[in-house]
Amino acid sequence: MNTRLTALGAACLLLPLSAGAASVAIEVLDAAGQPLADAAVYAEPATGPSSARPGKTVEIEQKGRKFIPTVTVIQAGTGITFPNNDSVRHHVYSFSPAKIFELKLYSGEPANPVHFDKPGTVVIGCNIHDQMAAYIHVVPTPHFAKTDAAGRVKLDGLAPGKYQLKAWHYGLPPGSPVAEQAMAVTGDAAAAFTLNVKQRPAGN
Ligand SMILES: [Cu+2]
Repeated sequence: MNTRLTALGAACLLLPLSAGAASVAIEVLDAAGQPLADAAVYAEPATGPSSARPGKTVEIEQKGRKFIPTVTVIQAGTGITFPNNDSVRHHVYSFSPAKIFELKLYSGEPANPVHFDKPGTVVIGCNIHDQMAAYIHVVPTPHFAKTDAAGRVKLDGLAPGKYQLKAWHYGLPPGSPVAEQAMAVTGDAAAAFTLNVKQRPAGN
């Protein structure tokens, strides 16, 4: 733990000082204190949903009868394409209230991306291959990222002000609220979350 904190401190010292904008380094752990990869971490300005334009279209590939990546975090309004790079056909669907959709049995890349306009968690599956599952977490802010294997992430470019920092992981029991904490950003800072996840599928 000490080594990790020291490493984090050293990384912060190396950051260039950009005028006005701050970085917040965040670490996400499970209840046993182990780092949690693939957690969605985001900062919502207290002033309300961002009017920033969503980023460009992202991709969730189907390869080896798996969705890659397992977890995707996007700003509301972003489109996702679902290229099928397998030789078998897939039938991608979601019954999640945040986005109900279906891409009927297909090969190759569907003509149009699917747009996700509503914040929330969208669980996708394949009608043909029951074991295929992936998670899309849609957030109302351009300030988001996904934790790395060490459970760490850095949100850059935050203007000084009040934020609600949030963290979500697909291993949280379905329907449980995202973890959150208020943060007043005045300069570079650090924060941590502990998430009580119920499942940690291998290989993700
Ligand atoms: Cu399939």
